[in-house]
Amino acid sequence: MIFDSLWTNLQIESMDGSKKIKNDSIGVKNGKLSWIGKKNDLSKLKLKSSNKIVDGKNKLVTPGLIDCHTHLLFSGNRANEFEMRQKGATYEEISKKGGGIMSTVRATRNATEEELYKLGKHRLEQFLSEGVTTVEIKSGYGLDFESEIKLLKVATRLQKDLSIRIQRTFLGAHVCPQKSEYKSKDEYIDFLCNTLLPEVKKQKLADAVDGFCEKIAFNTAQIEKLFKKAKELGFPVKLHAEQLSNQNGVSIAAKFNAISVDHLEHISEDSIKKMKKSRTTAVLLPGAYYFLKEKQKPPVDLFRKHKVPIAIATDFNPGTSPINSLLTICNMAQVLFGLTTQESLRAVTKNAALALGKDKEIGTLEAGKNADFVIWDVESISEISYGINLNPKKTIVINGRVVYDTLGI
Ligand code: DI6
Ligand code: FE
Repeated sequence: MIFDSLWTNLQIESMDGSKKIKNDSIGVKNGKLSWIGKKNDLSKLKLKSSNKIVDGKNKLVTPGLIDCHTHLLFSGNRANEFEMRQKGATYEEISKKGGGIMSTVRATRNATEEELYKLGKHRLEQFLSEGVTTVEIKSGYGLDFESEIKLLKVATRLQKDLSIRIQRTFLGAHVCPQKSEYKSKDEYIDFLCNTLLPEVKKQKLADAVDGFCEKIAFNTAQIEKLFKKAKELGFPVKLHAEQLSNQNGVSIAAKFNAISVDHLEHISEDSIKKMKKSRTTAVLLPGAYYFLKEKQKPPVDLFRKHKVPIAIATDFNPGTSPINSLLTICNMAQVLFGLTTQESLRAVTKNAALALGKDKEIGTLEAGKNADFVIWDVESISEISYGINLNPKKTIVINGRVVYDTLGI
């Protein structure tokens, strides 16, 4: 066999649980990581060299980073609400007065597909520059037929046009639009189940379905109805749960074998046990915790105790986490939630892939997976997340191709 490219002289952090070995090599074929091991072993395996050999100069390599929870497609900003909160208003108060998510919905409905595409492309380029090779994008700032379809179409176009990988999540159940549009939350959920979600399926516009279970959004009965329909249509489900209060959303999510539940500041130990049984990944979002000045931290020790995998993500959105930097989020997860460096790197690679249901394809450096990796200009992994906005130089490979290079390898 001849590789398309052979990357040698690397320190590999494969994130698959094995120890880092010095002077290691990666063989790439057809966009896949087809071999990983010691360069000396190549002759034993009767592997010929390759079309292209790259000297990694003993640099550190990790899997491409994964941001498994973003609300990347929106128009406008909420700087005015930030000012209001600085003067003492709470997030819920602003939301009840028609601000919050609904104010971004108004701006996003008014934006054209082209405007949203340009905004999305620019934001994705910023993510890529930090070594992020996969980004999840949720809809949820449209909240009517036309606008939700518009957002998912933009996400689909970005998925086709850019080299960064994109997972699309339908979040029609973000909040209920104004009373003038739907008489009740139940009526809106019926519209999602009977009209919008079947259309999303028909046009193949989403990879998963999400909801927001919270006093200001939907209750467990409404989420259950949505998940039942989503599962019928063949979508994996995930849920924003126990962010501002404990609504027991995790129980419903576990019942439907959700791939992830996200936020979880107010989760109980009982619910964590249910997550273990349903193999659901915990996605922690320290950006929202920080930006809303929350007091209650997610129970990291209990996730560890029950061996529930922990992922972290930016939750990038204009209201509660206007932070388009996954490396900053890694730093916050360590400083605010007490994750170790290894845990935080695993949370944006292996475990983030689990949270997307993509662990067979991405998240670790193993033969058979996609050749998505980052060669970093650092001596150890702690250098990747210890600072804020240091953004080390790097070479980024997606599908076996160099797509970004400030290292000049
Ligand atoms: N939880 C969040 O933190 C974001 N959405 C959600 O369900 C907030 C989105 C926003 O305020 O615009
Ligand atoms: Fe979110």
